[in-house]
Amino acid sequence: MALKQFNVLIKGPQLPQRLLDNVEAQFTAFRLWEAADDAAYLQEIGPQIDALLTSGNPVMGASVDLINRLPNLKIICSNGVGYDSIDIKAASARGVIVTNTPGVLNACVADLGMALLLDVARRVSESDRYARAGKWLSHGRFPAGCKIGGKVCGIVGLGSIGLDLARRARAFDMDIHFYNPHSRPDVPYTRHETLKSLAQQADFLVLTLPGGASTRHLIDAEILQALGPKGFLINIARGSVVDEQALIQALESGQIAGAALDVFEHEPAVPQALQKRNNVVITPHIASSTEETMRAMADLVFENLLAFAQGEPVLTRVV
Ligand code: 8YV
Repeated sequence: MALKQFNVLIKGPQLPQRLLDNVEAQFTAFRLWEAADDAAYLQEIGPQIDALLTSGNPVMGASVDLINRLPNLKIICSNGVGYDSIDIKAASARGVIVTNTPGVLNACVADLGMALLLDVARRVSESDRYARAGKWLSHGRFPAGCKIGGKVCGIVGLGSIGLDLARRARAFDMDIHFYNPHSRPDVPYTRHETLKSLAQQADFLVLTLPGGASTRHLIDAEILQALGPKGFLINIARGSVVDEQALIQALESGQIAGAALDVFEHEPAVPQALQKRNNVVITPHIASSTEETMRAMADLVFENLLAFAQGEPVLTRVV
C-alpha cells in the first residue's frame, strides 16, 4: 500500500511534535481534536481509518466507543508504556493490534521516582519555597528532613521500571524490598507476600506497577495506615492505583509522613487538599518527559506505524 493511502487518526495534540510531523508527512492524517463535533466527524471519516495514534496518558487512550466508530481500524499505536486507558479487550476482540513504547522510558521514569523520593524526604521543594518567601531571614534555619540512606525502599511492582528504580535506590544505600505478583528469584531484594507487609516495612513506598481495573485503589486506607507516620508514598505509576481521598485523609491526620506524586486520579486536576500541603510534592505527569526519552518514544511509535503500513511485523506489540 502506498503510504499516503494509509489513513491515521490522531486522537489529540498531546503528542510530541516530532511524531505529529512524521506521521503527517508520511501518511494521510486526520486530527480528531480539531473536529467541532467528534461524532459527526467520525461518522464521516471513521470508515477510512486504518490506524489510531494516541498515548497512554489517561486523557488520551482509546475507548471502546472510539474503537467501534472505526470499523476498518487495524492498529492502535500508543505513545507510552502504560496502556490502561486503551480498551485492550475491545481492540483484541476486533483483531486490532496495539503497540506501546516499553523500555525506552525506564531510565527517565526511574530518575523521576528517585527525584521525588529525595525531594519529599529532604524537603527540597518545600525549602525552595521557604527561601524564596524570605523565611530564611525571618524564621531562621529550615527544619530537618529525613535521611534516605539505610532506609527501606519498598517497590510495588518490580517490572523493568521498578528494577531501574531499585538500582538507583541501592546507589543511595537504601534497602530494597518489593511486592510483585510473581516471585523474582533473579533479584537479590526482599520479597513480601502481601502489600500490607511491604507497607509495614517500607519507609518509602514507591509505586511502579501498571494501572487499570486490576490495580485500582490498591493503595487504600489500610495500606496507608500500614505505611505509618514515618512513611512516604511515591507514585510514578498511575493515579488510579491510589485511593486519592484515602491519601488526603492519611496526610491530613498525620497517618503518613508525606507523598510525592507524578500522577493523579483525575488528571490534569490535582485536588486542592494535596496542593496546599507542604509535605506533598507534585509534578504534572512528567516522568518520561525528557527531550531524549520523548524523542525515543516518538520514534518507536512511528517505527511501529511504519512497519505495519509496510506489511512488516510491528516492534513492540501489546496484543
Ligand atoms: C505518558 C506514561 O504516556 O508511558 C506512560 O505510560 O504515563 C507517560 O509516558 C506520556 O504522557 C506520553 O504521552
